[in-house]
Amino acid sequence: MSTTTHSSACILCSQNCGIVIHQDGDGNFTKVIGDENHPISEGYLCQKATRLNFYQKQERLTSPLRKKKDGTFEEISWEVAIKEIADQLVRIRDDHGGTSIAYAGGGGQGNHLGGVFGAMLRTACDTPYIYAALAQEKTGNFWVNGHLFGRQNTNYCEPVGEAEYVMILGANPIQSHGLPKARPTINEVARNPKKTLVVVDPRRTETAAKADIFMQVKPGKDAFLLAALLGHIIQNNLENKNFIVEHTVGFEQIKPHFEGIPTSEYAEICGVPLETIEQVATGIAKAKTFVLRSDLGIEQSHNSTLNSYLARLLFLVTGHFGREGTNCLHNFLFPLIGHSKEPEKGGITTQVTGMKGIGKLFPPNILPLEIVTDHPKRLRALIVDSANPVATYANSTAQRKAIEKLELSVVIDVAMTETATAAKYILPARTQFEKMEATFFNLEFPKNFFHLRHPISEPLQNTLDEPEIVHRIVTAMGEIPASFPILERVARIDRKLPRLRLLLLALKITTALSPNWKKYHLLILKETLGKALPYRNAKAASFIWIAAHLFAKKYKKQVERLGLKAKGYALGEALFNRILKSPSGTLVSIHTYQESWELIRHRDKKVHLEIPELLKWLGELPAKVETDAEKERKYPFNLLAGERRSYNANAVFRNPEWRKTDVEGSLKVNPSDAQDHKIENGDWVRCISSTGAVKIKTVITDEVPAGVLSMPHGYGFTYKGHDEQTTGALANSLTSTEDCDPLAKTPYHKNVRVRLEKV
Ligand SMILES: Nc1nc2c(c(=O)[nH]1)N[C@H]1C(S)=C(S)[C@@H](COP(=O)(O)OP(=O)(O)OC[C@H]3O[C@@H](n4cnc5c(=O)[nH]c(N)nc54)[C@H](O)[C@@H]3O)O[C@H]1N2
Ligand SMILES: Nc1nc2c(c(=O)[nH]1)N[C@H]1C(S)=C(S)[C@@H](COP(=O)(O)OP(=O)(O)OC[C@H]3O[C@@H](n4cnc5c(=O)[nH]c(N)nc54)[C@H](O)[C@@H]3O)O[C@H]1N2
Ligand code: SF4
Ligand SMILES: [Mo]
Repeated sequence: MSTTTHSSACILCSQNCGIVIHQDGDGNFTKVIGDENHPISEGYLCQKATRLNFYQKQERLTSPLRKKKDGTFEEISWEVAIKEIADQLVRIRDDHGGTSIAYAGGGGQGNHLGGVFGAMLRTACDTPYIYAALAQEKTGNFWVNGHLFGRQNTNYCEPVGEAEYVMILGANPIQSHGLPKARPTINEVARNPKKTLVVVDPRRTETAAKADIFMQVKPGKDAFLLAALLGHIIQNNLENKNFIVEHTVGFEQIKPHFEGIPTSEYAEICGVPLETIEQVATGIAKAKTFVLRSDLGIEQSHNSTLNSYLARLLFLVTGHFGREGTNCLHNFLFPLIGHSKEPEKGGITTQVTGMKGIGKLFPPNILPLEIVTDHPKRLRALIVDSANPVATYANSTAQRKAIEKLELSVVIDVAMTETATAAKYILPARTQFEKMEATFFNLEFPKNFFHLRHPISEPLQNTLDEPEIVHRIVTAMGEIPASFPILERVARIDRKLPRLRLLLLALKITTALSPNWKKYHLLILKETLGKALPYRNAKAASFIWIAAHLFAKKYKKQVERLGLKAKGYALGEALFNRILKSPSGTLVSIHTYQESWELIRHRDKKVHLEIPELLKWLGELPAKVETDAEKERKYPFNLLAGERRSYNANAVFRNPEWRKTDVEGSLKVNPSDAQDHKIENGDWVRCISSTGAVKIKTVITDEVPAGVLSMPHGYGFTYKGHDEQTTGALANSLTSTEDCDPLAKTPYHKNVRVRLEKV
């Protein structure tokens, strides 16, 4: 059979490593290798990417489906599905206001183009509400970044390989990656005698095993550890005074809060010896370069937002920021998130719980509360795209009940998921290899990149891509016409003679004549410029045209450094063409380190260190140690519910046969706990929390300390021919919507209280 090869990217984590896929005549991915031409991954990939055929060739949705009274689904045509959904959206919007409609998802680790077009659907529904996975991990970070750097959509890179001193805090890059070429990068830092690798984790992870210094913190006690590190630095005048004067404001306001930190008491509480804390604090302060990489271990854990703040202060007060070998802000081709104003300044809040948006996102943990209530302003309709809330949001049972209670629920997915079965309508999407796709996870500095992936597989019959689905619904809602014949012709000429800027002019005239169309510019472009692009199934790439132009205008110098000769408007065109014609991805900007300060969004271009709410929280920390003794008696274990392992990848793979090892997704139990509970290695147990219970296989290992258990997420999805023995357990059967950060509402997935029973 003939084999073809195609450049694309892995869709399993935010690294989106470039890959080359060998495909046979039936569309099977027979081989997947690293793409050496990818500007960042340069040929690297991990074991998961080689199994992508299990995504492309899974049991697919093949028709729009509508739920019948008896709870089963019937196939309906696209025309009927679109019309019924559009009619109900219009009715709900007009009767109850757009705020009674919400959108969830918008893209996972590989597909953000559809999410961009989701904005058009929200415009038609007149709703500001997006619930997203990022709001169950990163919104605390975004909120802190907003205060420190001026906007919630500022973000910094973590160049682990370039620093002399590295701290990995609540992350396990050997398994989860989160940085380019994670394994060789971590290995180099670990082996290099001139570099120091510090790992902070309650579990002796694959990364911790390589560390020079392993700080085995007690689960959920990072705030004490970070406060003690900062306390030691400030109490011993180890802060970088020159940096503080030159680049920050507010140090004098934060200083007293750390002068009083009782470091030895906090060392006791967090379980890390005081000498180690002092050694690391001094090490960071004295290092020439220091980089911090942090992730879910501090975000989905107690004091989540405070942790984000203290972690940033650690590199800021020591002056490790905005230089080579340190954390630096970076730009985005198109920002992944937005910036939300605080409610006091007119920022939008939710109708029932009054939760504010952060980065324009709303947290999954409040979703059921916004639906399951008699409140007249409750959510009545939800459109889910590229997400599986019932499986991946906290408390699966509560999420399912909430979705079932909605007047209208629509799921757009490639497969029949836990959320789809709860919905009223299901719409079958094309996979990420059957359409133009991209992510906005371009998070690098000083050289940043972008990868627009071209479709490489024939789309499955009767499926549509998300931008097209959005377009049809918005059209059926009566907001815009289905096509724009004159503009279409202009777009074709424009592609031949872009210098004349005809399309731009024609768009301006059109929207001046029909002002209501202006807010649907992405859809208009898709139906005009999108059709003029010389590729199949590529209309959504028209969005990149706008992104490239805006980017080239904003980062003129940095784009010119790519060697593009064009100037002004032509520079945007040149960048667009370069992106379109780089199937392996391309660099899009080159900064100097000095220019990273321009990315700060405060007018004075300084870091604003003081965040009064969080300093108050810091002062209240000691009171937070008092735990619920009654609950701990009933549920004696702290479960880390969501470990990244060799064979989990969020909710992307449903067919459990993709796993080569750890098929059941075992629960890690410390030998002493196993002995106390008379558990033998490989026994199945019932793991019970206050919300639910799962049956799970055990593995006895001293990787976890006594009293701590660890299970993976990304298991327990239903798939034909499989049961819990082969799919593993669903972590969110155990988690709760209430156990979450008071400020950002990010869940405490790493602090789930459970007990074990033998089965
Ligand atoms: N207990 C616990 N829960 C967790 C976590 C944890 O550690 N512990 N981790 C959390 C984190 S960090 C994250 S990011 C989330 C991830 O949770 P989600 O965002 O829900 O998961 P994804 O894997 O991104 O995929 C969601 C859906 O996208 C579908 N899909 C794949 N390709 C396409 C496509 O091209 N189009 C469409 N329309 N759909 C497609 C898949 O079939 C899947 O149903 O999970 C969170 N949940
Ligand atoms: N293999 C694989 N890789 C993935 C994914 C996947 O599903 N599978 N998902 C991707 C996604 S969406 C994300 S967000 C990232 C997440 O990537 P990571 O955050 O690196 O992954 P986790 O394993 O969830 O958690 C990181 C570490 O936090 C530790 N931890 C638990 N509790 C605490 C605590 O209280 N304090 C500290 N300091 N550490 C604690 C855990 O033991 C774990 O080693 O991974 C990405 N990469
Ligand atoms: S899972 Fe992540 S690190 Fe592994 S190949 Fe895919 S994108 Fe790269
Ligand atoms: Mo994530």
